[in-house]
Amino acid sequence: MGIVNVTPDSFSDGGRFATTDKAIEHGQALIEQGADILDIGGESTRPGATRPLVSEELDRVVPVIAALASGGAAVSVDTMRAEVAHAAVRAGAMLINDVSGGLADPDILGVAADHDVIYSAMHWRAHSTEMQAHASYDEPGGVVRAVYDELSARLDDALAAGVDLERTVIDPGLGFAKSSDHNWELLQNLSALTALGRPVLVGSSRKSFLGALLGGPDGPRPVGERENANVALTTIVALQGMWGVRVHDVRASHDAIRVVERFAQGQRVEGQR
Ligand code: PMM
Repeated sequence: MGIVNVTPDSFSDGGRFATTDKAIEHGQALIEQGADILDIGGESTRPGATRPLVSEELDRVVPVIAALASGGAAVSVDTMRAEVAHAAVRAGAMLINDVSGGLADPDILGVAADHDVIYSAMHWRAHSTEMQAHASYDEPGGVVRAVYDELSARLDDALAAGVDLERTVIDPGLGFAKSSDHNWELLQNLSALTALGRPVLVGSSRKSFLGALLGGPDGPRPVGERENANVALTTIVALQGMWGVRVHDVRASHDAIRVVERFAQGQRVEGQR
């Protein structure tokens, strides 16, 4: 899944693809690099970000989705708002990527239920201005158990709203109300989440826990210099058999996935001997 942030303030690519034309061009480039889905977002969720108006979010994403979907791309909308999800689906989006899993605007579940789309529910506890205050997982089983239980509750809500669970995807929400250690623990235990019976999507690209890992005395590794590490994570995620990775640099992660696929073929042959 290739990321197209149509936002002036995204933490990793803020402003670069903020105009409609640039965003469309970027989406087309990501398809050429091998993206299966383009994830179009008009709200930055970086820690501390303030929310755009609904009208701003609509103006950012709808024309980009319409252009890319009519060009034949599979398009996802990254939104927490029912109104934006609805407009996006009408413009051709086939997946609603709701980072709040239905908590921010429960009406979004009705939009997913009423249309032939995939609904992706991410683990989330609060909006960006306050989410890091919710990064505590003191219950037995820690962050993995809590994310499992809370995603399970989100799927229950989706089902109650009429969403076909066969068309849902789940996401542990790396960096959302999580410390670096929480993110690593989740990455080490992705298979525990597959027990929910749904495909798992993972978004680690350029996030601050990679900056912290690779940083030195001068501070974290800058956002633009975290890609090699992210390819390593794509490899780790793909080796665990996950459904998808949400990334900025599609070519690099696509190459890693091809390596993992080829490697897995070899393993099956070995196993048959
Ligand atoms: N991360 C961000 C935005 N949307 N969606 C899903 N499903 N999973 C994520 O981890 C996720 C997301 C924040 O990252 P960005 O600002 O680089 O887009």
